[in-house]
Amino acid sequence: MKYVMRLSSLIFLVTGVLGFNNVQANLINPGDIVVGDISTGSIIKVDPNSGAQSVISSGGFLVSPTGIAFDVNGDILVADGEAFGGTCQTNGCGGVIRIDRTTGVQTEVTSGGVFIGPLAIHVASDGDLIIVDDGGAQLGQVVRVDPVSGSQTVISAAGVLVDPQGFVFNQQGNIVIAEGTGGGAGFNGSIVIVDPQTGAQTILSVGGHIVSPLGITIDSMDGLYFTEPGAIKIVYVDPLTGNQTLISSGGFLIEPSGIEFDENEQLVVSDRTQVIRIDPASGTQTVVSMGGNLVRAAGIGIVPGSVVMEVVIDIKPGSDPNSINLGSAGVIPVAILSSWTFDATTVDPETVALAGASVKMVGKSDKFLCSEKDVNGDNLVDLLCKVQTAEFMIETGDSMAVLEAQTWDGVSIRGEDTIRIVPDR
Ligand SMILES: [Ca+2]
Ligand SMILES: [Ca+2]
Ligand SMILES: [Ca+2]
Repeated sequence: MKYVMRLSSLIFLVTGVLGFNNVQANLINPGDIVVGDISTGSIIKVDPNSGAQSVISSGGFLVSPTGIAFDVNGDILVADGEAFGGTCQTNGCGGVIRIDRTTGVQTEVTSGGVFIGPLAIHVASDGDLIIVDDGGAQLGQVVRVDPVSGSQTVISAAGVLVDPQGFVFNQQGNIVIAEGTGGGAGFNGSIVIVDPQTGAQTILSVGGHIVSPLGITIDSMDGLYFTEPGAIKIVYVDPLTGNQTLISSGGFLIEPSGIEFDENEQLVVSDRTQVIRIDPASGTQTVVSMGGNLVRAAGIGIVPGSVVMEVVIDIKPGSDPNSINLGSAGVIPVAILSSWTFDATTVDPETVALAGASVKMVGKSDKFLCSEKDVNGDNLVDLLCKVQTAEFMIETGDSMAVLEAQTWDGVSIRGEDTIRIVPDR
């Protein structure tokens, strides 16, 4: 027993030393369940297998974390209707908080402005943030937010949107909203599709099981699954016909709120003091975790697998076409260009591979031949590396060369540029 204790202290010591050398472990990893608790204002990680809980971040800006998403760096984005100034019935309340995936440190992305009650958030394919805001006692709205500047643009408002709650993107890039109050008879809600370009609203499904839907998620066939907290149900909606099918009800469920698909295509639902996994085919419920830090679990998200970030590269900057003589024993310069959302100087030179060719090393200390300079004159410092021609894995003729690398933070990047292989003379 003592031996085990000593061994674990040693492991802790080694980990501590690594941490000191700026290799930071992630607080969250792909597949982890991330829950926002609106009773304690905290973000909780739930292990999908053991159900073990740990608090990632709490207090600070967090008050009512109902919307959870992940940005391209793997940081957590939280929509919180009561952060930055509390509950209100006019513009200027709530906002979006970014939580660093390695430190749990909170930063403000956007707050106030047109917001009244921002509840749900997802990252659009162009990198912008889409936020659904229930508008408090007023009508609801869909807001686009620039993740860098935090600037807000309303893309759809009022109409059917009275108390919009959760939403998802479908395969066409449209926004599908669980509307809590509008579109149905009396105060009953509906499932509404919003075109993010025009803001046009279309009711997909109404009546039936729909009373006041809250959370919503989508499968790979665009099939929709929403939670009915009051009626204690999980319901499927056909994306073409709007027809509804009851998937699961009662059982362990008390007040199903947030809903997401995990990597095994099982539904994961936040429900008061529980996280419940539900098989969408059979409706079978399994409690993943309960009690502990879970008091009133609302927002839910599953940490996505490592995403690859597309970046712009320039092989042989300043020259076009990019002719390469594979017979030469030299190096090929390649620039990884920075943008407003990507800092190329965060790339680890050791991980750079251009068509299989690695960065040349020089000197006694094996320094990588990369330098930081603004290659394209946009005032953003780029990373210029020289890769070894002899390692190129590509055939004679025109073709595309792909660069793959990772940042020091472990974010995978990918870029491509054309090359022309010229014969060895
Ligand atoms: Ca409202
Ligand atoms: Ca070039
Ligand atoms: Ca530049």
